[in-house]
Amino acid sequence: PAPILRSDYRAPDWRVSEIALGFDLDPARTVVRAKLHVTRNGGHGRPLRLDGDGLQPLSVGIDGVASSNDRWRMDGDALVIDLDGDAHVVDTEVAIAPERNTQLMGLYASGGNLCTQCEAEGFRRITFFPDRPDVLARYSVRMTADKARFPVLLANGDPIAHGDLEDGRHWAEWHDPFPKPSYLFALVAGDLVANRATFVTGSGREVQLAIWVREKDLAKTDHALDALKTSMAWDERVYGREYDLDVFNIVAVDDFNFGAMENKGLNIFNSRYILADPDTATDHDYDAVAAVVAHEYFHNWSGNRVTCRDWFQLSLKEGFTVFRDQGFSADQGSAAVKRIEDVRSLRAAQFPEDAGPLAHPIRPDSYLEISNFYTATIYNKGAEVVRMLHTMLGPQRFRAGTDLYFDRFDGTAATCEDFVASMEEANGVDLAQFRLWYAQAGTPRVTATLEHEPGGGTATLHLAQMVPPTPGQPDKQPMVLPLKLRLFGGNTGRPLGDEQLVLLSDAEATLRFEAVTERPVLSINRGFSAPVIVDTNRTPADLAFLSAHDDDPFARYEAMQQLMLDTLVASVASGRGDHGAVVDAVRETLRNPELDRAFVAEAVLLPSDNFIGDQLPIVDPDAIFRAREALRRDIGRALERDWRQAYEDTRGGAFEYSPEAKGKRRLKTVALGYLAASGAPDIGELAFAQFEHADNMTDRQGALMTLVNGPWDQRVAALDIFYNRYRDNPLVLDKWFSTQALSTRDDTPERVVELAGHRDFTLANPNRARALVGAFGVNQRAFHAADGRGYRFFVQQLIALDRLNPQTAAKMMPPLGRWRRFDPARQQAMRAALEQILASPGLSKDMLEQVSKSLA
Ligand code: DPP
Ligand code: ZN
Repeated sequence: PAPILRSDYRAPDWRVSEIALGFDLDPARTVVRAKLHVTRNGGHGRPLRLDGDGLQPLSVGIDGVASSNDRWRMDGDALVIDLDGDAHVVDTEVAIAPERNTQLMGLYASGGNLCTQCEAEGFRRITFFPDRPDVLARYSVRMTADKARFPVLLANGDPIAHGDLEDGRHWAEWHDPFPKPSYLFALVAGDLVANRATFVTGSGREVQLAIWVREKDLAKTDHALDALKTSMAWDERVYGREYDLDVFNIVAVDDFNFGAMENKGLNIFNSRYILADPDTATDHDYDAVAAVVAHEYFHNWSGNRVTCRDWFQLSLKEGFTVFRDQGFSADQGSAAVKRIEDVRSLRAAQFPEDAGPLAHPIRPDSYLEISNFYTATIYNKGAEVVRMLHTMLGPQRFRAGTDLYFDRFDGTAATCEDFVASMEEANGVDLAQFRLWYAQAGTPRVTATLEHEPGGGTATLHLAQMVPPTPGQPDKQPMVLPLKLRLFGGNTGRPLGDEQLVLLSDAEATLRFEAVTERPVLSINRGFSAPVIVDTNRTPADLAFLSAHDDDPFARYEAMQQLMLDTLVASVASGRGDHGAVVDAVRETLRNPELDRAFVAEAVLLPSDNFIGDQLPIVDPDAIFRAREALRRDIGRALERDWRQAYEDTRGGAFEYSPEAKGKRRLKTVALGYLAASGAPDIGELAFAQFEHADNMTDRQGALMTLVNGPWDQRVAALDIFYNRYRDNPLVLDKWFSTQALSTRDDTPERVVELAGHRDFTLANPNRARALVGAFGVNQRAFHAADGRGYRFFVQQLIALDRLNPQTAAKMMPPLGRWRRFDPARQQAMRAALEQILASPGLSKDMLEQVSKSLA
């Protein structure tokens, strides 16, 4: 297949002003009738071309007349119709089988209900249509279905009418007054109940909110409903954006490729981002529910009211909306801890992507399969790029830019360029060079060298940047890097001057600081103001000093991480480590009563195996694991009394979902982990007691994780108890699978093979597939087991999953594509695994693109 190029964009040949859809819903055979009002766009003579995917027309009508196939033809999967004049009404009829749709794109069955997922190109699996985001139409939907089986019928927009039919069927009509692209179409038919509330917008519109789930899940929807109300108020306050329909429906389904989908007025969610109660959801789950509810709600403006011209602009809505949801979450609790979590996930997912064979700019230039571009780069780096604009402009000017953008492009399909130009025009600034962030892939590397003459008065900071080559982009230009920095006196701990925002836009720059009388220590990229890697000439003592004294909490965390990382990298190389500086710094942080517990928990965590590997020229998973475990053991032993104290301090009190209580629980699990690492003999018992007596999933899963990573007999009992207690709850069972797939035990590769044969394992459910296979792929040591069994297992699962659900399979394969980073034996085994995938019959376009790029 030929790649789609951004440079080939052309406005649509035909527009669709209105579409009326009729669905006779049935899981085995659903008949879909579509009536399209089409108009020629421009003076061309080209036919109307309607995308389809696996559809055969049962009938085609033109201007009300049934048409034999002298007026239309199939060109591959597309329906092509020759039309003379400039405006016509086209009718089509197709039949589809939702219950046989394993790709979960288009109309499919989940848990006995019917639902849709259309982004990016699923609508063409439902009906013939110009399935591209710049064709905006008004939708009317009429559904009929068996009333007993599908008592609830929902679609986009507002409900218009409903009624009963003979033979036990009923019907409902919905109308969406806002023109929208086909990827935002949705319907749901099911046996569902709602948790309802009312929200009154700033201008007085009363909106009926409802979260629809199966009856057994109703009690787990309050948190999501609260988050929805909070999000609606937040978007009014922070961005001046109000909701625009009379109803806002959310439906949770168990089988879903994405986290959730922002369909106009009818969001459809993966149930893991809706359902939460203390017994089944961790604090992390609670936070994720609120963040995803907010994200999808915010799309109503950044995505739906203003959509994307083409899929190369995906980050226009995703990067911006992630930035918006990050701001929302930061406002709900500790902004510093939220920033640390966001940077940690950027480094875990996006940095490796940007450094590997699948690297692409946030606005890509080409793709084979757009589903492969719902990436950490488009989402998370895209959010960082918007954040840099916010940092450089400040909140008020940034808001002026978003106001202009929303006003000017409301109701249209826009581009990344439109967004940047709005920021420029609203603020009279020049962002010409900044645009390189949209065009160049790769994580920039900054070198910062601070010099100071002992006793002298001037400090000199040399900054240099390098943007590494990436596939198809061998030569890069310097970018605009907003670096927040500040100097501290190394003796007194005093700040030497204020924080500055330095825009590094050349390859190199030198800054001078006068009247510096004591040895300065550099705090740089504070708040992670630019998504870059910074190399500095700071000593371990400097880093330890900053970890205790920097006034920017993110910079404190960062200094500690760098100290840990330097220590670990040195000990991987030498096989033995000097752990004293890290132990001292951890002690100081742990004992500081001023710090919030959630921050402490984040700050004392060691960098992951994967992140340590990213720093090394050749990844040696076993050496990395040994070095990290040795440091964990030393921190655990040296500070055993402190960990026990911290653990005791976090005990007690019934479950509460507040930032303080969450911080305590987080530190409790971290402390338990270090105590386990210390080798203290009573930890199996301690963890098991926590596991048994926990009144919430955070404590229970934290204890289970400790047991599952260790040698204790209680491990087996805990896994059994957990399984039996939650065997009917798929989301919790996912945790049972993933905790074992992520285990640091030596027998993990055998165990995951066993688990793949477990009666509760299925590749048909994306959450379950990700819980076992996806989690295993990021367990560096187990996945890269020297005998290659991890790769064999992974490949077998990916090939099987690709046959069912290419989109989800392709998204899990990147760990294999990192073969160049390993020793020759692993390289060979990983390449062989990739070639085996490539050779498997009936490979999807999704997988073909990922694997062939990874081998190139
Ligand atoms: N549903 C996905 C998201 O919200 C894609 N739009 O990010
Ligand atoms: Zn999104």
